[in-house]
Amino acid sequence: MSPIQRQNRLFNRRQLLQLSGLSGAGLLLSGCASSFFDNIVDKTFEPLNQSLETLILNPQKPVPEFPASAIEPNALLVNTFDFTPQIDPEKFSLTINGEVNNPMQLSMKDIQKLPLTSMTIRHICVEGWSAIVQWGGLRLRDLLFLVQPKANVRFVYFKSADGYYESWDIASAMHPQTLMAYQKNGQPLLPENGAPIRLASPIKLGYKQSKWVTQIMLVSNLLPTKGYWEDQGYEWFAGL
Ligand SMILES: Nc1nc2c(c(=O)[nH]1)N[C@H]1C(S)=C(S)[C@@H](COP(=O)(O)O)O[C@H]1N2
Ligand SMILES: [Mo]
Repeated sequence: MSPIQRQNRLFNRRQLLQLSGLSGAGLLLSGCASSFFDNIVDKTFEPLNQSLETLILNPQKPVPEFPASAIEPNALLVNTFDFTPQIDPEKFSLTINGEVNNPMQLSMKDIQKLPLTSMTIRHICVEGWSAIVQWGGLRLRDLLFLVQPKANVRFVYFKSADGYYESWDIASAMHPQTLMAYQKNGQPLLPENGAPIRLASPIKLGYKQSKWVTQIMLVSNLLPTKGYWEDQGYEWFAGL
């Protein structure tokens, strides 16, 4: 690689660590954490397309959050179209693939090494109820940095263990308050709420927030199937 090509890379190893909030101290938290991230960040990073670069360098404005005292512990109704998958968190892995330079399979242990963010937001279900909930998890944008989307990526698909599926625009997926959550109201997520890991975001209606996510797939174009409810007539963007 020529020096110019090197300069044109959007991230070097240090910048990537900074952007994804992985400080040197964070990497030393557990013995295998450093080798896990070394494997990821030593790969070659290619320039991203302009819109992705803009989203990375200028994160969108955060939605105001609620104080923890506003949490409504019993207001989040379980809303599941079919059944609650029972997933062994020890055997679980999250696949992130599609049009990316570094496809990955992460265990819950890997996921919990990434920076934990917590937010108290309002969950709004299209069926006419809402709940103020605190979610804890990692920013989806941090995961996307690690897999390095290819230049043409514009959409993200989420596949769930109950057969549910969803698709999001890349800007909403890169929003700093779009989390892959594994905690609810300060406790580990319960199976009925999507354990071991689900989407949580204050910028989309409840049905965009897939529970039991097993696969995150980056694509340049939407497929004929867009989402479980969308394919039955519900709005695709479903922004708040
Ligand atoms: N996999 C999966 N995710 C899902 C659903 C579902 O049926 N299956 N329901 C959606 C709907 S309509 C809402 S309102 C929220 C409800 O989340 P909760 O059951 O944790 O309250 O999950 C969303 N995510
Ligand atoms: Mo919903």
